[in-house]
Amino acid sequence: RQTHNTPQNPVRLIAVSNRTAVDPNARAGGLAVALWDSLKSTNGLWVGWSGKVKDFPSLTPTKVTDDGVDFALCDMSKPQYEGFYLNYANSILWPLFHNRLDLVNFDLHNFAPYQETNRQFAKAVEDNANSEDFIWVHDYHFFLIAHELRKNGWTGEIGFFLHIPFPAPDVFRALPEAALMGRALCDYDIIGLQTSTDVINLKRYLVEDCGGKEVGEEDVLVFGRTVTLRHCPIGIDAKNFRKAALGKPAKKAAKKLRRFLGGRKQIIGVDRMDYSKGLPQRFEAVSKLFDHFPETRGVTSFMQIAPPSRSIVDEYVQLRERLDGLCGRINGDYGDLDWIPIRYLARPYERAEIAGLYAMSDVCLVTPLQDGMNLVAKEFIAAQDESDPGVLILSQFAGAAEQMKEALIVNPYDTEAVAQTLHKALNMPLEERQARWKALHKTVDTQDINWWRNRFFAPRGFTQSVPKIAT
Ligand code: ADQ
Repeated sequence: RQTHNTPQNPVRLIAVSNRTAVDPNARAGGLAVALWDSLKSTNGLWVGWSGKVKDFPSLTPTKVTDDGVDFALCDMSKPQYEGFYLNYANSILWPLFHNRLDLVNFDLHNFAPYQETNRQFAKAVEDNANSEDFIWVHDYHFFLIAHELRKNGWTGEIGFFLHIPFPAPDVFRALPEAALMGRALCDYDIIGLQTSTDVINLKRYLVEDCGGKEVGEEDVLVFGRTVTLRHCPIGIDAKNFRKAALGKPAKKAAKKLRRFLGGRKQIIGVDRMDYSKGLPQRFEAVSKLFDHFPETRGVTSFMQIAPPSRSIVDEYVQLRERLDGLCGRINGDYGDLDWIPIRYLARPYERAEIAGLYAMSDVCLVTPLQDGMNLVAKEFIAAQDESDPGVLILSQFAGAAEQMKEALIVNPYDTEAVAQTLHKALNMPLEERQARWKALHKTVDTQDINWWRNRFFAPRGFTQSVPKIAT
């Protein structure tokens, strides 16, 4: 390794991810939100998809600089977009890694475009990186980048962060290319995972199927290389998020909503419209709240913000239809002349506006069926005021549950229990709300986005030791 890699003279980061934040519309995803601050502070380069699908895509990426961050943006061909993005990444890897083997569309199985796209992006990295740069590859779209780079003789350090869960080995083995993917992962030097369970799952796979040997706490000796598997729960820029919650756009959005709410209590949900987020179950739980606790009718509103994503994949079209139907049914059953039980907004909002909406909400429902981390849980806590904080209800299947134990933890499939927990949250005394919030806020504030980055890099790059996870 080069020696000029010190905190005073940090290596340049080269991030690789499918979506970049060059298009502000792509800033709703957790990955984009998380990467932006890290790249900006190191004058980094972000290699990603241009968002363009062309008949004859250019072989050289487009270069753009925005707000101190350089971008190298690759176009895709139509077969590549379908085969790589829609089919392999989003109809096979995404459901499989979220434990939804029932939703994996094996008919769309088409590995060649996935390989080809990984090769193309690896080339874009190779053409724009210096050997001492730290290459930081993100997420399930790009398991093969390091493997492609190593094939071409790249010896520099390459890290990988998986934003989604790593499934148990028996589920991972259901992927037709599990062996190849497992082998390719071993070409990374460090692999960051959201939870300790994800680390255990990957470690087990490397030991059981790849002949790996555990060395010390984090390392696995496998295929003649040492791969570090690190538990790195992603955080948010908590202090700035709180500032945003106090800013003008936040207050304006909150005022607008307050006019509609007219003193009612507000439950909020904010998610990409994805089947992993447990939205139909959440709507059912809210329906049960109004059913079992009639006193909540007319005085409590639930607002779900859910911008559609991946809306050409079948499962997402079906989800949209299901939510439209559920919302209509619940509002039809319980609504009154002066009260709408569910406000369902299928569009994105500015981050600052969302911060304001969190800040004025009494309860936040974060109930994914499976989630790598879930940043909404952390944003809600960061946006609250200590004097009168709201209550977080959090799924036991969100990675965030491992860190945020003081939330009201629920099983999102058990809609009855979620309804009971909602009732408890709406009636929680101030003292208990404050105590829970205080503990949660400490975690969110200290284990923030910079802490996450430092933990991922240590003892390489920016820090010399691995920042501890507070317990
Ligand atoms: P996601 O599943 O996209 O990302 P999640 O952690 O839920 O992400 O974060 C979503 C982000 O988008 C939040 O910052 C939220 O504020 C924002 N957002 C959601 N709805 C919005 C709307 N209507 N308008 C504007 N912004 C909106 C993946 C994994 C997660 C993991 C993240 C980060 O699936 O498990 O937490 O990456 O690693």
